[in-house]
Amino acid sequence: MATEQELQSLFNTLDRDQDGKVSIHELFLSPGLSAIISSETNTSSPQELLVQYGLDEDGSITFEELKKAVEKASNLT
Ligand SMILES: [Ca+2]
Repeated sequence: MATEQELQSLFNTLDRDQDGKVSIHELFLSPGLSAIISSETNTSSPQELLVQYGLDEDGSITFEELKKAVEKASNLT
């Protein structure tokens, strides 16, 4: 379970080039944080997360998309 604030901080850490989106590449660069994201969104891998929730054609996920994914998994406190 995570708060929106914790999620935002996690997202900012993952977004290394700070373009407001977390790409599959950035997820792979931080496997520990990716594991937390997977757990909070009930997905088994960054790929699955992006297929299910990363609707951008460039294969990235925005904070809003991530938040929706965590809400859908009922892990947002
Ligand atoms: Ca980025």
